[in-house]
Amino acid sequence: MIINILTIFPEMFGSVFSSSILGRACAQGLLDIRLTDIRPFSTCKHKNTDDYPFGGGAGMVMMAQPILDAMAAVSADLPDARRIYLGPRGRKLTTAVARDLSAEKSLILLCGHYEGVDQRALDACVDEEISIGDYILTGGELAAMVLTDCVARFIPGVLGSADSPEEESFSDGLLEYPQYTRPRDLNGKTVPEVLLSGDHAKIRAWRRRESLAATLRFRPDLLKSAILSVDDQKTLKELENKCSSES
Ligand code: 4H7
Repeated sequence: MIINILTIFPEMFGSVFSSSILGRACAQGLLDIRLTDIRPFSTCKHKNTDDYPFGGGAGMVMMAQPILDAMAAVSADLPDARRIYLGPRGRKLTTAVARDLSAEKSLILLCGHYEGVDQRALDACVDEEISIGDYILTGGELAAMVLTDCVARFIPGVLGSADSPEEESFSDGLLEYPQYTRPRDLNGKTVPEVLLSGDHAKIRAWRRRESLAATLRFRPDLLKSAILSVDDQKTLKELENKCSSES
């Protein structure tokens, strides 16, 4: 998948995209991340990309011209790409949105900074706005990194072949069970015995129960839309009873 990111701060992205799983995905050619600096597209004498807002007020607004020209140049290469603006007014990024975006051949991500982008540029060259959550950032760059990371996990081969993005938190609507590694005894704190038993059916059942317990405790709202078997529902009832008898 090709992801082309339009930004006035391309230097922000280096270590995020060259490290760990995203770095490996890029090295393997599963992910082709291109950074387009908007500034060289400015036709201003000093390559300015922002200007004062009409109507007054604090801060600066990104000018339409450099963005429209940068978008035209990038779109010429990727005519079928979905063009996404990262901003707080957008549709919320969820697992389902990320899975859907991962089916695209290419994406173009526009990062706004300062007070945002001249509305006319957005009207002309953006297909949709996506928000990574209900909070404010100083720019869209971190949001673009979050979206890229979240989408990349759904590209076949990006996670090791043994890992599936569908087995993790939120894909069946539940939180994850706790994990342990060596040593078995950490200053008297031991690993749950069942994980050392080698009994895979028992381990699976324990992990499922822990997922249900964590979700019930920390995010009970998720249970309304979680995918639950009859066994799961039985376990939940048990956990709920235990919980209410303790309190
Ligand atoms: C686009 C439009 C994304 C980008 C407006 C970006 C939160 C998110 C930004 C803004 C972002 C998110 C303009 C909003 C200045 C804040 C004070 C950059 N914030 N800004 N305002 N949730 N900020 O995805």
